Amino acid sequence: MATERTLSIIKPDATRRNLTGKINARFEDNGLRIVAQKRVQLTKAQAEGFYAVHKERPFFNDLVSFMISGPVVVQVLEGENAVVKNREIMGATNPANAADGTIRKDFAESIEANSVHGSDSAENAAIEIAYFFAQTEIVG
Ligand code: RTP
Ligand code: MG
Repeated sequence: MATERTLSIIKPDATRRNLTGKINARFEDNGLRIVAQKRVQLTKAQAEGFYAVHKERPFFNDLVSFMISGPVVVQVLEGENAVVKNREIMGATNPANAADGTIRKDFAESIEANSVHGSDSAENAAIEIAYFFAQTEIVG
């Protein structure tokens, strides 16, 4: 398996509780390298665009409101099998179903305020990385 990149977001529930460093340690301790990172306040339009795939879902409006309720940290993670590895480190969407030792099990507040986002495929990772970062901002 070749080196891969994935898009990660530390969500507002986690930045609010000052958990950025603890979450980044989970990535680094599991062999993922943070090759780009910035703390931003998303606009409503940016959050709606990012989650456009979910726009028909009943939770869409609440999700967008949550994602703009405070700063997020957007980041590119790099490593072997990074997309799948990051989703293992994150745990299940609903923290009630997340495995022990995962970020969502240890830190998430609810199915919505679940502390992190991670791309779900290599194809989507490329799209999501380009949504937030210029190539020159990613330093491997
Ligand atoms: P993500 O995209 O954030 O990495 O999470 P995911 O793949 O595990 O979950 P997904 O199905 O893509 O949903 C995106 C985000 O929407 C919120 N959500 N709320 N209220 C609900 O039933 C509900 N379901 C999903 C979560 O913040 C989820 O991460
Ligand atoms: Mg998803």
